[in-house]
Amino acid sequence: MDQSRLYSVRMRASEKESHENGGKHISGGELLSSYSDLRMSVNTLLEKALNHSRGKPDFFQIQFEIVNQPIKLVNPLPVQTNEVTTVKEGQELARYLLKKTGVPKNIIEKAYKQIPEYGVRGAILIDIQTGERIDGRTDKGVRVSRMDWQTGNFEKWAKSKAVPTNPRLKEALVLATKVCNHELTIAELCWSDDPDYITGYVASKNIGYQRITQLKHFGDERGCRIFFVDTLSDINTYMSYLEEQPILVQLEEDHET
Ligand code: PML
Ligand code: MG
Ligand code: MG
Ligand code: MG
Repeated sequence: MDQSRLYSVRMRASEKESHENGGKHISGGELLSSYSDLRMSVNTLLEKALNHSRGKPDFFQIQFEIVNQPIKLVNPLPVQTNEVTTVKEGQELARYLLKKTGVPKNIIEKAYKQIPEYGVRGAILIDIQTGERIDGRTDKGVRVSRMDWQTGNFEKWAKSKAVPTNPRLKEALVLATKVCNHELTIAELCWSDDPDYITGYVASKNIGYQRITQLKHFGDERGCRIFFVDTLSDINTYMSYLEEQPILVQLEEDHET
């Protein structure tokens, strides 16, 4: 892939109305593509939206634009899978891991109390000093964008780590790697809004990407994505890193190629 000329491709799909008109979020996706791969890239995201466990979309939007900033290459976070037998055990482990990353206990509890109120399709930013939500994006949240991991390199990595080449794992790991690469990110807590997917994770620079096999019950369409962030002097710079800085995840030994 010609990394000097990449396009950011972004898709979103919803049921009944568009998101801004109150429609139900079905699917979203983003990737980086060369010009010659654009047809295939658009098709990949179209397929993702058309075959979704959250429902059939009535509204679908896709766009691409050239990325003009230099692309940053980043190593994937190390991955570990924690098998749990109940959601309760999974959520206890998530809290324990968040504490290990440096999020204070009272802030974790405060965040958990607020989770049912959110119903946001993007991510929520929580200040680890106050426990307050600081993104100011109401029901939209923050959408992390302009990131990808080339399939061949991802598959090589997955094989070497005996990790399944699951596209969902790839997307989530790319996002978590980008988010945790910023020094102000303390941790991320995530589980899917898809009713058929119950594995989630806690991620940070120091603990890596810790998958937890049950963070909700099957059938539940409530997802969660929280970034715990150290108090910010300039939240706008942090949010533009999340939304605009182009990142390619790549194994270190391949950074020169
Ligand atoms: C999502 O579906 O949006 C998030 C999935 C998070 C877990 C992915 C995994 O590691 O299996
Ligand atoms: Mg999604
Ligand atoms: Mg790709
Ligand atoms: Mg989803």
